[in-house]
This record gives sequence, structure tokens and C-alpha cells, in this order.
Amino acid sequence: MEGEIFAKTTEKDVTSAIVKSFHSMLIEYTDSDVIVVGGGPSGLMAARELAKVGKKVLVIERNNYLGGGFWIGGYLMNKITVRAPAEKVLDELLIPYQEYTKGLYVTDGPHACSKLIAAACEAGAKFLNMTTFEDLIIKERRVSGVVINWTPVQALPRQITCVDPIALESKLIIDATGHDAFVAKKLEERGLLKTRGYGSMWVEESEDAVVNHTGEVFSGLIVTGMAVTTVFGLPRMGPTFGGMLLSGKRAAEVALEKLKGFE
Ligand code: 48F
Repeated sequence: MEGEIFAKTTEKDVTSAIVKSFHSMLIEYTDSDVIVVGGGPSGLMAARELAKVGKKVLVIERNNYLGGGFWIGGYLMNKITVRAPAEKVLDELLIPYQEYTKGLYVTDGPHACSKLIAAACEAGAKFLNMTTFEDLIIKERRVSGVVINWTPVQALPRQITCVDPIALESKLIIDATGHDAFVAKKLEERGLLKTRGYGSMWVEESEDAVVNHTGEVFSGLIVTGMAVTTVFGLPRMGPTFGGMLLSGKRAAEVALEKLKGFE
């Protein structure tokens, strides 16, 4: 055809390119160094930091988009705030911002979120979207992987979806599922951990507390972001995200230390 500009292909090649590429990734990541459950700000930050130093990291996200609450700051307004010293992370990710009052910075949600996602991708983290964390693999009182299913399967009524989940192994799991602390709650269901539920809002206290409490809560399970407030009963903070970014970094530091035990 005259004026043709695209390379020749067929429908079957498009399909097999997708299937082969996805399946080889999935097979490779049946065994990872770290599985991060939840692709919000804390999970993306942790994934980026770990992948950046060569760790094999897989992020499980139940939505078709990544970013969690980082797109929209609060009350459907797409501005994001961070407090010093977290603006250094914005500098690192080349996210522009303005100082609103001394030490309080404001930036655009779409810009900040897309840069963070890109940073995690560029570092080498891999993603399973539309995939819901359902349960844990626990062996000899140590968490050693996740049980997952397609989000659409989970969303359908039980009586029309008898689809078993699959499981993926990893040396460590990071719970970055936000307020739900979904992974930690799976341990609680089995009497292996006690979660306290997050407290009411107190922005000055909460961000330091989240970063300081980020860490391993059960053998093989690290909590980060708002999941930390739920596990430890810490105050919530609302639409300010420095604590999430620095908690993600802290979770990665803890994970790197723990991974040394596997070398
Ligand atoms: O909620 P979310 O953004 O968690 P975060 O990283 O950041 C919290 C802030 O957004 C904000 C705040 C403080 O600034 O109060 O709320 O702690 O992202 C959590 C991600 O986990 C996914 C969810 O879709 C979201 O993208 N998620 C939650 N449960 C599951 C899950 C699950 N069972 N399986 C897979 N993904």
C-alpha cells in the first residue's frame, strides 16, 4: 500500500509477542529476592531502591494502574505535599516542586507519580498488575512467598469462579498495601501477629513514627508505608507523602540487610 509507514506484522505475531514475553517474565519471577505487595508510593520506592542495586524485585498490584494514593493528594485534588527532608527524594527523581511554607513542599500528583513509577521500572523492578495478593506461603514460621490470583477472578461471585490461585516464592515479602495492611492481616488471621489499627490524624507525629517503625514484623515480612500505622497503631497523616517515600527507602535498607543472610 502506498504511504505505508509501519513494519509488517500479523495478528498472531502481536499475540505471541505478548504471551511469550509475559510468560518468560512470570516463569523467571516464580522465585524473586523480594516481592513487594502494593504499588503505591512506599512500595514503588522500596522496589526502586532494591532493583537499583541489582535485586530481583516483583511488585504485585491489584489495580490495572500503579501509584496507589500518590496520583491524588487528598479530596480529589491532584497536588501532593511532602515535608523536609523528603524533598530530597523529589530532587533525586527530578520531580519539580515549590516551597509552600518553610519545609513544606507541594508538587503535581501526575508528575510525581509517573516519575516514581518510571524510576522503579528503569531500576529493573517487574510488575504484575490486576493481580491480588490472597495469602502467604509460610514454612517453619517464616514467610517465603505469596499466593495470588487475577483481580477479576477475585471480584466475581464465588459460585461462578472456581479458579485456584498460584504461588510465587521469594526470600522476603514487603507489605506495602496501605491502610489495609493486607499481608500482615493474613498473619493475624492465623494468630501469628497482632495488628493495632491506625490511629487518628496527627501529621507532625505520624511521618517520623512510620519511618522509625518500618521493618521486619515477622520472619521474612517487612512492612512499609501506611501498613506500618495499621500494624503498630500509629496516627494517620493524610495527604502528605514524605513519610511514604522515606519508609519505602527504609524498607529497602532493612531488606538489603536481611538478604545478606542468603548470600
Ligand atoms: O494506599 P497506597 O498508596 O499505600 P502507601 O504506599 O501510601 C499511602 C498513601 O497513598 C496515603 C496516605 C499517606 O500519604 O495516607 O494513603 O502506604 O497503595 C497501596 C497499594 O496496594 C494495593 C492498592 O491497590 C494500592 O495500589 N493493594 C492493596 N491491597 C492489595 C494490593 C492486595 N491484596 N493485592 C495487591 N495489591
